[in-house]
Amino acid sequence: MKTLSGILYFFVLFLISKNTSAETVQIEFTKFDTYSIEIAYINGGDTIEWSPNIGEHNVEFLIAPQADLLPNKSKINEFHSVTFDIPGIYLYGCTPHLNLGMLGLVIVDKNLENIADIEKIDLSPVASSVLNHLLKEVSLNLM
Ligand SMILES: [Cu+2]
Repeated sequence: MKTLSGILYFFVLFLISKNTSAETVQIEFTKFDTYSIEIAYINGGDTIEWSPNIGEHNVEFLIAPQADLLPNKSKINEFHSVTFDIPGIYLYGCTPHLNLGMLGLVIVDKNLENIADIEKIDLSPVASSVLNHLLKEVSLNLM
C-alpha cells in the first residue's frame, strides 16, 4: 500500500512537471533570407528565440490574436525572445525583407480563431504568395 501511494505520488509529480515545463524554440535566419522555421507550432507559455547568425534580419510582428498585444519588434541583428501566452496565430516578418517573402507564422495551442485577420492582410505579391503557401500548409496540418 505504501509503495502504491509512493508510485502515485511520483506519477502526479511527473504529470505536473510535464504540464508546466514550457519549451523554447530556436529560429535562425537562413542565407536564403527566410526563417529556419516558417511555421512554429507551440503551446501557450512557450518561448521563441531568434538569434542573429547571418545577414541583416530582424523580427517585426504584423498580426497577433489581440491587436493591442503585438510582441515587440527587434532591431536588425539583435537577439530576440518572445514568450507567447495568448492562443492564436501570429504573423511576423523581417522589416527589410518582408516584401521578398521573409515571414513566419507562430501558432499557439493550435488555435486558428484569428486566421481571417491573417488572410486579409495586404502584402507585396511575393509575400502574399509565401503567406498563402504557409496558410495552406497550416490548414492541411490542423483543419
Ligand atoms: Cu531579413
